[in-house]
Amino acid sequence: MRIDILCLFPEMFVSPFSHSIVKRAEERGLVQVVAHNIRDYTHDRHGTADDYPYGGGAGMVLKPEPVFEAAEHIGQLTGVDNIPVVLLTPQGRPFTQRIAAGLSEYANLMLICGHYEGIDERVAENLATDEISIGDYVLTGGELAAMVVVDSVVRLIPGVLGSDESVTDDSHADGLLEYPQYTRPERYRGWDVPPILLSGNHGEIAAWRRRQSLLRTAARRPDLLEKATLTDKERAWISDNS
Ligand code: 6GU
Repeated sequence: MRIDILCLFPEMFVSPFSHSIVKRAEERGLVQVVAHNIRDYTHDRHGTADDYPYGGGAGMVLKPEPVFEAAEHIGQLTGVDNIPVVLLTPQGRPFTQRIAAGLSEYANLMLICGHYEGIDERVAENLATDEISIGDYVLTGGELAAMVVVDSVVRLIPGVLGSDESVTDDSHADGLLEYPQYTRPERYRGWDVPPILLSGNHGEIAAWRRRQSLLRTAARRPDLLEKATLTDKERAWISDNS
């Protein structure tokens, strides 16, 4: 997969993608992440990427021309169109594991990071194919949101994670939160690992983990539980135990 990011601060992406799983995926040739500076596609001496909002009001708005021209230039370089072009904006639809999984199936992906008070609406209407927000809070720019999207998408590309880093048990993979995890030592400062995990009984361990997953989701994220696929028995069991 090739991911092109259009933004005002491409340097911000250097460190996050120089470590761990994204780095390993790049080294293995499974993904290529390229950050481009929108300012390189401005035409005036000062590299003006933003301007005052029509109608007045506070802040500056990212101009449409450099964003369209950057996207078109990069589209020509990569020789592909009909790829997802995702605008990162607090006005977007909430990002989820399901959206990450959908994006991970494409060979190419383009991410556009807004900045200042916003981005000219014609970018959202005529260039972006999707608008995504990573949560109900305000960031100073879309770069951090783009990093979140890249990280979550890259780890889902087949071959990126080893078999011992399976994604199927992840929190949210099945719409539920993950069960609690423990490692050695068996007793730490008097706190014991749940004995069932030491029993070697794989059936009972799986059942315990499923129950923990259900209880935890019921307690912390009842909104997720409504949408998750549970058996009638599991739903009854949750009502009895929470
Ligand atoms: Cl995608 N951008 C900005 N600027 N703020 C955000 C966001 C995106 N998602 C949540 N807050």
